[in-house]
Amino acid sequence: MAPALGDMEPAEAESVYFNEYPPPKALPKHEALARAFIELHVEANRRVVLVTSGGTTVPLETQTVRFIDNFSAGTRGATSAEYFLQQGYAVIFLHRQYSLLPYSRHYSHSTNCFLDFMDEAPPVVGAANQDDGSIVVRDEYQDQMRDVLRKYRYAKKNNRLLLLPFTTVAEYMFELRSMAKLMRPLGPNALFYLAAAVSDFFIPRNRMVEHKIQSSELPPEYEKDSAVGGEGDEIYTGENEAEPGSRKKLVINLDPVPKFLHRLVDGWAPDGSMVVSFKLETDPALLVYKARTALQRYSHHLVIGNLLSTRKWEVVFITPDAPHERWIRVPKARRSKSISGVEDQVGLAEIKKGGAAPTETRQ
Ligand code: 9Z3
Repeated sequence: MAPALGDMEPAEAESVYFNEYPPPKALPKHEALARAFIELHVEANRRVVLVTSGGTTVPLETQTVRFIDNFSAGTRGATSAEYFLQQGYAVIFLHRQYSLLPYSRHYSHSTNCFLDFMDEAPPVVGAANQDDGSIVVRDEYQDQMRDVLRKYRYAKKNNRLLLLPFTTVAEYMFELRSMAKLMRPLGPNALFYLAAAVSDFFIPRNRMVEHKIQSSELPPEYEKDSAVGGEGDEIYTGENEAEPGSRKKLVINLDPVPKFLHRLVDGWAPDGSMVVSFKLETDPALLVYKARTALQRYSHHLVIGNLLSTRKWEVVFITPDAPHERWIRVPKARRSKSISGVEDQVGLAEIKKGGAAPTETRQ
């Protein structure tokens, strides 16, 4: 049996993994856009950050009807991108398609739908056509919306923000590798800020079925083409022993996704660049341990740990140098107002400087 990717040396796992998948269709276009974007900012000696954001999917079928998803709305990535832009960075925003985007994130949820910010314009006194049907931003939102609009326009006009979408974990890997290599001319002006929620498990392509997995019996002539295999195969459907005669159960056997952070740090990323990764856990007892282990394993610069339930108001910075562990918390009084998270509350610049209030170091 062929060795699992997880058991191989990182460079070998890379070549096996990337040979197995066809590159995403959009990759050549994304590379051309990124190349031009990076050249522009290299010339200006500007810092460029690759922000990854949103969750990756793991398809169960080649013609995908079902997939496994990773939790992430894209709030962390989209919010952080805005703060990087504010700090003068150019941002390559590698995001899950349809997840939150910088600036538009302020108006894209059902709780803050952009329509609630709009109104019909009041009639113009004395005008021939008093009601011309135009719409306006409601008075109480003018200041906030103007502020967001100006920042958005500035980023667009000055070519500071490049939006590149992905959906599957394989697409994400291809895009990450290409972007990192394209960023080489930036040297120490390159920063990687990996907030995307990346699947830990996947179905290798050679074990994936082509067609939609069936849950009920098919006529014999179809069984061969749509077969999902029998017991012992990687994915199989079988009788539900608990309820004989009921619909089939689905059993899926997933492989670990190769940890490409190694390759990013040691191979793809430019020398002298900075790599920041995120660690998401749900068990508070594990978070610091897992974040520390990641930092030791990949020898990069910073792991930002967060718990699913508290991610909007506290994160922990795990660094190779003292203080090694540092918590940044939004004070309780400001939490209820928080729509997006730590970044909006204390500002990414403060996080970057490492000297922001409000912070607490866990004893
Ligand atoms: C994060 O931990 C992000 O902060 C969140 C942001 C996904 C929690 P939202 O988008 O949530 O604001 O709703 N990202 C985790 C990234 C991840 O999967 N990291 C890998 C790992 O933990 C390593 S790169 O193994």
